[in-house]
Amino acid sequence: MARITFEKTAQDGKARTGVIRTPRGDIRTPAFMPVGTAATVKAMLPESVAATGADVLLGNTYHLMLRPTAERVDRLGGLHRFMNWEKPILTDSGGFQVMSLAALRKLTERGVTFKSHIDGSKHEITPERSMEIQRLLGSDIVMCFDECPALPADRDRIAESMELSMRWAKRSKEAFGDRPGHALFGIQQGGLEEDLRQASAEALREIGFDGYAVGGLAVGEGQEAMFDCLDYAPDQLPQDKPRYLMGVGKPDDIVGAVARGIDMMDCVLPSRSGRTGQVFTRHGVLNIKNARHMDDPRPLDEACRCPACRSYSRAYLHHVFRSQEIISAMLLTWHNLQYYQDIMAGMRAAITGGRFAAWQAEFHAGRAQGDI
Ligand code: PRF
Ligand code: ZN
Repeated sequence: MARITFEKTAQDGKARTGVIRTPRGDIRTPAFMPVGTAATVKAMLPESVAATGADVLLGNTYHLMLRPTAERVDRLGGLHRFMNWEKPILTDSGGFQVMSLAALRKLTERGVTFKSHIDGSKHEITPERSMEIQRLLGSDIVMCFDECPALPADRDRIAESMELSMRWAKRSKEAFGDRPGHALFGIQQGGLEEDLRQASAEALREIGFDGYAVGGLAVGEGQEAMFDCLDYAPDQLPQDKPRYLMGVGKPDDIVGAVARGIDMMDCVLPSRSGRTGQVFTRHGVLNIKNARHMDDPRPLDEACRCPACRSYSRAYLHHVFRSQEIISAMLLTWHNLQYYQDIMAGMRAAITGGRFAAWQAEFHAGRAQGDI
């Protein structure tokens, strides 16, 4: 089977555009991956997710190992068939979710043991088990098993954690083996310390991966500190492989990350916000539950082609949100995912055309500070 490759087609400043080729289809970069944690992008049919322009979804080792279990997904033909998504899937490796969701976590050199947030049952994830779960799921892009300390943390703690993640990266690579058609990405750690990030990058390059993630950011440090780190971290990683910023972010985080050399991102924000009434538009953020939308016949965003904007008023969307109707989550999620994919498409075209700086200026100029 063909190997997964990355071809960079244009670069403008540090921003890059290109394509990751996989047996399940191409991923146009910069790419935003909607989050499909429990084998569904909540409130969306897979064909609707594809219609927004998403080329790849993110799935989660942690959630799927607990329910319905990786072995059951495997028996049912793998995650793609199980959830009816034929395009590529990237899976996260589990450690980050254990630390944020599970109870009674215990971290050792071997891995992490924890109690399920669903039923309290006891489980263990090691690098080897994480690779096995991601193989059983049929993931196209597999992530190394790592540990991500919450910030702020002191330098010793960050250094120790990074070194453990690098030993786990080596074990992940050995356990992954050689699987043509599937990719394994390393994850850089090291907090906000440039030299630790550099050491982490060197350790990962030495092992050798198909792509490289910047982990350990968007964990409480704020946008300015994250951007300071992104001013150097992507440059420490190979030029010729995809770079993935994990768990980011708001629209302006995404644009700033691409400007600094990031190729892929994922975040629950557009889909989760669709269920809490927060709406992202070209003009800024609005909350549909606000009473000022009650009589407003206008669409959320007159420039958007999604079903929510094409066929429904703010007044209707306000009404179904207030009434807790299921269609509210469906329409708002679709709109938010459409907006995120439109940003990505806009950036890809601007980078190709050598006008990324102008695109960025226009993106920021369009965003109002007050009510929209
Ligand atoms: N590691 C992994 N998954 C992640 C992160 C990480 O550091 C982050 C950090 N923002 C989000 N998801 N494996
Ligand atoms: Zn819309």
